[in-house]
Amino acid sequence: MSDTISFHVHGAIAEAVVDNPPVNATSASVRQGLAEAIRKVEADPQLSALVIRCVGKTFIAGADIKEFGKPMADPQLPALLELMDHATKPIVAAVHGTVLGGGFEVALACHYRIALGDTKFGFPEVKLGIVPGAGGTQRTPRLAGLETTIKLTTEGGQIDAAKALADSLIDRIADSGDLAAAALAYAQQLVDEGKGPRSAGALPMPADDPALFEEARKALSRKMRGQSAPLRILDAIRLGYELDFDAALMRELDLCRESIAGPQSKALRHMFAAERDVARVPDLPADTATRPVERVGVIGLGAMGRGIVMAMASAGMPVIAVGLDDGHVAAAMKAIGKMWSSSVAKGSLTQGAMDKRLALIATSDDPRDLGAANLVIEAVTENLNVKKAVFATLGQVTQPGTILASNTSFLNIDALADASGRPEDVCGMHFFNPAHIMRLLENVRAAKTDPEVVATIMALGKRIGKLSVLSGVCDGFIVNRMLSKRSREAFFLVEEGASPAAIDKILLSYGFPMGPFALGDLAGLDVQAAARLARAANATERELRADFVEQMVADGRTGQKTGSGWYSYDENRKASPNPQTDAMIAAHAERHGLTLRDIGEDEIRERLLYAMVNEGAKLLDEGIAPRPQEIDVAMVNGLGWPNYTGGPMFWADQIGLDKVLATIERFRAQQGDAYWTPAPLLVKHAKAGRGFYA
Ligand code: 3H9
Repeated sequence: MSDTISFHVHGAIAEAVVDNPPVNATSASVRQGLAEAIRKVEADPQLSALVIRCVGKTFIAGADIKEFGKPMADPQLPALLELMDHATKPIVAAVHGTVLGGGFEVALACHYRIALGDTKFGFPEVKLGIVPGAGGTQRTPRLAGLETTIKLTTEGGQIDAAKALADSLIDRIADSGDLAAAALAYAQQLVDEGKGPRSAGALPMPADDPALFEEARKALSRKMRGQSAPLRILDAIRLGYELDFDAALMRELDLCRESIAGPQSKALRHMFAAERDVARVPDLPADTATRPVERVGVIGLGAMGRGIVMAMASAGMPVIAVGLDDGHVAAAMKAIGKMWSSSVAKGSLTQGAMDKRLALIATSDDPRDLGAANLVIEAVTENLNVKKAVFATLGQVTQPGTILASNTSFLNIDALADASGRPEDVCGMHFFNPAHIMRLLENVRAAKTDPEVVATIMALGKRIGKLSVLSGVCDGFIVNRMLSKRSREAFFLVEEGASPAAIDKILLSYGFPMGPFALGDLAGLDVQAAARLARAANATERELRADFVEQMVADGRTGQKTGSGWYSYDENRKASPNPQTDAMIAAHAERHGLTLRDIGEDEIRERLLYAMVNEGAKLLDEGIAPRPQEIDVAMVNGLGWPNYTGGPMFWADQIGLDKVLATIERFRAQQGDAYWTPAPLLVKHAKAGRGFYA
């Protein structure tokens, strides 16, 4: 057998056991070993059935992503599954953990399936920009029908064993935790009952339902805008109505291969690896001790503080929520209760789960109560002096060793660390609004932060279901610092003649969920004006002159909440063009003697996006971002940079840094050194013909 498959015989039942850590992917040796096991059972008259199971935490979790893009050794997965289809003795899949992608396809090609009760099933290929390639789109509809198939394969979510059983995707759930024994007994029973092999491919396709496909196509074009895989997967399912089973399998494999070779899958696979890379901080040894965190304190219960309290309690973490005074605390708890109640009303949360979460939250208006927390997150108003005073108090009222984290989005954490008197315990934990929903957590290491503190907040992020990215201290950390360059260019472009709606449209068609102006209206122009004011001391004259946001705020137009900002909004917050905006821009140009010009789409897109790429390169130069991975993961998950481009740094690499640099030099000649001096790292890589990812 191969080095990842062991073969065992129990009377008339053979067992092929996969052991290919970490997730038992179908690497070449697994495919070879399973093929050999099938042939062995077929050839041995003493053997009547084969069980395939896995050791470790999961059944096969998919094809081996690391093999993609390289020549694949035989047998390929579809060829292995064809062997199963033609086997003359029953093959039983005994599954546990996460049965995903190619692993699910292996299980579906087996003739019978038994699962542990907590097993999860899914086709995550779509998240990698891939069409399932080993029968997923053909066997699933024949067993489970169209609705389950379309949902599973195009959305990439998971179902549990009970749903899989109800949909005939498995045959039974093991009634004990001993899956190996249950599977052998099941195989023996099948043999005793004279049950032979069966192939899902022999079943007919379910009745066609063109309206269901049409509905799915429309919904996916909206929900997964810009992504090619979801629609190709629908095409693949339809092959079942156009071709016979074997021909449909061959065409499905072609679609799978084409999708793997495409740029979106390359970018999405990069994101998959990058998300795992960022969990490992380069200069933090893997065995760095973490501090125990059993209770988290949150001080400051505005929108961010509340969201953080909700994020913690939703993850089962006891929280002490501290507000300014009684009224402030009561208002926060009322707002939290209202948000969870609306989830209960929508059916996405049970009343029982909501009660449990509420029971985890203790409230107080006295910071001394934070003495019982192992980690305190400060989320008071974004003002350095106010925050310094809070850190001085926290340094006094908490135990030595208690981690003190600031949720500031741009203030200097080193200054807060000094104010606390315990700088080694201080760090940043920058959540994104709404904190209980957004997956990104920018953890910030300050000059004196203890490595244990870094290890603890990275682990805590994972524990509460966040994607943690480590940043150093600078104005805005990774996401807001890069975003501030986009905002600068967006305002300059408006001053030069581009309309906010045209700019938004260009970023929307690039793949962002919304453009900078729609985002400003959503977040509140007053918030943006306050951030501009806080940074005014370092702003250039031209940046100060582009004061559209301040003009609108002075006019009482703060965005969606007032029904007017860059756009006008109706009572359902539906946007329409705002004549006041056009008038403001025209008057601004006249006041400052600006000449407006026609600006092409390419220039608009490149100025907005290359400004961020260049700033990303500076973050790398300065060591604020440890690697390009941190930037790509942060920008995709914090700003909505489309994941299927791979994030700014990966995307720039695909264009070629020499080309990016040449364009930046052109902008420098047009706009000036202050804005477009290329980052030294960008110049270095471009000259050497390299990318950010060497
Ligand atoms: C496919 O199957 C195509 C077929 O239809 C067509 C064939 C023709 N391959 O996530 P974790 C590594 S496409 C290789 O931190 P968790 C991962 O990189 C595939 N490696 O653990 C990491 O390594 P490292 C469809 C893989 O417990 C380590 O395992 N399948 C693969 O939080 C631990 O991963 C998928 O897309 C893989 N397929 O979650 C499944 N998967 O430590 C994707 C993981 O060196 N995987 N690794 O960074 C997952 O969703 C999660 O990894 C899983 C475990 C839920 C399995």
